[in-house]
Amino acid sequence: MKERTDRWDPGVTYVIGHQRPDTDAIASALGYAWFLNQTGTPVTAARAGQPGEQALFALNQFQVSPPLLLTGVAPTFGHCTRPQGAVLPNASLPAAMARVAEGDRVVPLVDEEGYPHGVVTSLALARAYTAPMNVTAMLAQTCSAISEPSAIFNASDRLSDHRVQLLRSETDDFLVVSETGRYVGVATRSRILQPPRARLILVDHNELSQAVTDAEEAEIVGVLDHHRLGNPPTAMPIPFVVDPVGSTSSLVAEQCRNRSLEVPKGLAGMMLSGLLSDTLVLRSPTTTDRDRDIALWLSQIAGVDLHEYGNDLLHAAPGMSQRKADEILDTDRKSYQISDVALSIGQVEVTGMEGLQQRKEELLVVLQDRLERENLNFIALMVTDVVTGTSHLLCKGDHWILTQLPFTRLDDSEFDLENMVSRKKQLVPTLHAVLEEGR
Ligand SMILES: [Mn+2]
Repeated sequence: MKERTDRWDPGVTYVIGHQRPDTDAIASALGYAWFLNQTGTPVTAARAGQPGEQALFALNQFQVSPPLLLTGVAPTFGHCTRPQGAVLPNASLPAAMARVAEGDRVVPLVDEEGYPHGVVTSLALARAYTAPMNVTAMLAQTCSAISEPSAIFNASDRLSDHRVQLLRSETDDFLVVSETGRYVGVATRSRILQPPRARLILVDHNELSQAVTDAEEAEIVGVLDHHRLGNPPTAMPIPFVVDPVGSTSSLVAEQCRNRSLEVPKGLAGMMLSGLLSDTLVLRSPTTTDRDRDIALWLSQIAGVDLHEYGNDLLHAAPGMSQRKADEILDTDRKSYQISDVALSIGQVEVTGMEGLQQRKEELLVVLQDRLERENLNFIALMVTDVVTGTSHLLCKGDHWILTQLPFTRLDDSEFDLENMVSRKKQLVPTLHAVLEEGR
């Protein structure tokens, strides 16, 4: 069965991680949603895409269901539709008149199969009733005889895709149909101009560029994250927590422990997975004492040995085998602007560097392609061996940048980064220093 993903509910607040969700994004959405529900704020955990293989491994390991999939959060016609009564096209005028007497401005004509055939407006009815005509003949007319065509929209159509058409339209009521073209209800102009907005609490990210599709049309009502700030302004003050620890899961788990909540075993296992994944089992320089402390607490509840399980978890990441080169580069790639230099850096976690040499030529072709296509000065793929805690860098770009990189050069486009594992804490600051000094 195909998952229905575009149907966000205006009455629900969603706790949702970034696109291409990693283990921490999935785990922190599940954990924070649980925490908020326990502490009196009803919310639903969600995800903006398919979980990665490592997150699936963790979900399976702890027998936890993934959060609800939401692929977009734009207001649609469906969100502005009210199910309004319709009449058959061959019904007589009093049938439509009865609807108008109930207060409807327009009466949709819908056949036995559910397909719409225009509308009867109250004006058209008034004209019919006052026409110089024999009363019996007048009442014997069918509704379709006085009907008018109406704009029809799909319930899943985004309002923002039809704004111009809506503004130009002379009518105030629009027919809304399902995927199969069957009548659903009527959307009014006033509702369309003030549509409901999806309510989102962002976890593990705070930048709209990384958020679920159409998040700019949603209302951000909270943020819990551990990344640099890149957040949009909000209309109202919101709870906003960005704390530079190793994972968002750590922050959620701390809140649970502070409130002395009894975290279910599976959920503790998921939060432990998010934490261990982001910190490479507490070895990444992003790891803080708070992460070490809360990891131990979580591992006791989950009933697993932290290092043994962490090792299994890291091995569950897909690495480089069985994936296309462009997927390896683009799955976790971030773009930066430093001075006047445009750069982009992908990262892939592997267990062992053996696979790199086999894929290297292919990866360099994709790097060159992205470099040209995206008009970058520099692009790189950081290949991090999570077992040994070391990385290599494959890169393409302006000659002056390549010659100034302070790393051990292995050949034209490969460098040994040695014990570097963190893009945000080690590689990007190093590049910053090189590029700021300039040519
Ligand atoms: Mn994270």
